[in-house]
Amino acid sequence: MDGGATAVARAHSNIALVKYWGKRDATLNTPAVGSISVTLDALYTDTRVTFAPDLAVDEFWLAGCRSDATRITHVLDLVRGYAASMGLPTAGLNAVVSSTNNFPTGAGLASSASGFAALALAASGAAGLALPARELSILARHGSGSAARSIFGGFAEMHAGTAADGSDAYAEELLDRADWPLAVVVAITEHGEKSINSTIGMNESKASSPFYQAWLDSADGDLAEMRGAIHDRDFTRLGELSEYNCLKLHALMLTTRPALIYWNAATVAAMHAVQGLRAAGVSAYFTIDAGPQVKVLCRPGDAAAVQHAMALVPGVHEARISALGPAAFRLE
Ligand code: 2P0
Repeated sequence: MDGGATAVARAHSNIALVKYWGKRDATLNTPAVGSISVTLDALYTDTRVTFAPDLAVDEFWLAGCRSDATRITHVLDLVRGYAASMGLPTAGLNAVVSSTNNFPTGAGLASSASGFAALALAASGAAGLALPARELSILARHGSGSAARSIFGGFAEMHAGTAADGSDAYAEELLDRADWPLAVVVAITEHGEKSINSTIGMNESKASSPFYQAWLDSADGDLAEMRGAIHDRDFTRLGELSEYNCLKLHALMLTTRPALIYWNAATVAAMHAVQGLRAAGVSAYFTIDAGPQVKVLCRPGDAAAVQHAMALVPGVHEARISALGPAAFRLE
């Protein structure tokens, strides 16, 4: 094949302020609730995809190690389907996918979000397709729900959608990062892989938590309030609602059978430290995903003070400041 069969893309991780947990349709990977996130400049995945005629299977290399390609192949099959409908020769080819993250993989830092967003852009580009952002978002969603948001920079909203084919379950940008610069301090409390995969965890929550219906019923209200806070640039409202929605998610996780306890001792200490910062007059709010890391939302001018406070928390290995990040883009 000529050079047209390779593409390289970078996508940044994101953290949800109003979170996704639960699936409407497991096959289409449509979410049961919408979500709103910020894309993070400091955490990203670079992915190279090459379609080639001499490959017996799709290959996935993560940080130089051959890894399970099942979920990658699922997304590549969709790309090959698009390519077939356009009569492109890549439709019949397998691919080599090589990814690197500049942060710990699988530890609640949304590596699947940046990873599948980078894959959607690189794979479609390598196949010879120029998909619009909405189609890229849907493609990324098939790999991982949170990845649909990482196609966009700044503030993004993922729509749960209602269509049976998943065609209205995509993300879109709510606000450009330049229009409201915020900072996120990422406190890393563990470098290892998390114990319970999100897909399994959310299916168990749906099946067993008595709080699951309340989670679904209250999602639209939280989304509307967060949209309002972003529209009004109301940081206090954004922060309070982010913490509330995060703790509501963790109440759902804790009441799942078997319980999903993603926190460690440092996670809890960091939450108290954030409350301590607020008591001292620093406007900072935490959010936590399916892992033990704590992300602290603050204004850029407070980021150094927040980083300092987080680094002092026993068990916090590292506290990294991130600005809001850009949309996914092609490197090659
Ligand atoms: C989120 N999380 O909105 C929520 C908050 C974690 C907690 O989306 O099954 O890896 O691959 O669609 O996107 C993590 O779940 O799940 C996630 P799948 P995903 O960011």
